[in-house]
Amino acid sequence: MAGKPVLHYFNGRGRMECIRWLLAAAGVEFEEKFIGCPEDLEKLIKDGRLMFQQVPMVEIDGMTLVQTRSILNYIATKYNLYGKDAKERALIDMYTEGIFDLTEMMLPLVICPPDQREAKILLVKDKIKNRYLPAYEKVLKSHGQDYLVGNKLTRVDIHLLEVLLYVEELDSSLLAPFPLLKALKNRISSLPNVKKFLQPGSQRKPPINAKQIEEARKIFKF
Ligand code: GTS
Repeated sequence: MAGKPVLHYFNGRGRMECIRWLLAAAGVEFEEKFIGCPEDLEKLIKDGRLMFQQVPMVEIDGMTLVQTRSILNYIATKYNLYGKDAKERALIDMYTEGIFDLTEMMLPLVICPPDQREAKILLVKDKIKNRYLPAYEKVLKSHGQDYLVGNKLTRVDIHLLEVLLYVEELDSSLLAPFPLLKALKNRISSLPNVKKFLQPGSQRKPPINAKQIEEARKIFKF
């Protein structure tokens, strides 16, 4: 029997968090090897284990996978979280890309200089309220089903829940005008595997703090 997947990344959310979420939602236990200093990353590179000298890297089913989207695609396919046909998959991909755009837009807020932070937050909140959340609310309203695609849990419901929690961390009132999204959030949160991942003590990571940003800067030289 294949062992648990092993995740290589720093001990923070970053690009690995959506992979942690997807594995947890699929009920897959995983191990983590944290990169804590530049030497840890250099060793992985020297050993030829990082195709593009970058992480996230996941050891799974005898493969050494890099590139976040490829890793997610593999997990979603393996655990039947990727729709039933090409059309469902196209929708799942399209909705997923919107979620990644939204997540990427929120990420720089944590490293934004304090004097620019307020203005940036206003811009991001405007996009959340007027572009992204209405789009997903509209999808749910259009078919009246419990999940975004195919009336069955797929990876995109998990990605959406994750980003909705980040939106709430930014401003808990942002979800108020979107009743279908709130209902989806509650529904997905109460699925047993997800509920477990939401409990304290799970491998879910807290918001990144200033110390971790400094550590990540040293390791990844950004
Ligand atoms: N396209 C890649 C992916 O999606 O996995 C990008 C990976 C990436 O840029 N990783 C950064 C890295 O390893 C770390 S982080 O941005 O995710 O924190 N950087 C080192 C380098 O030399 O590029």
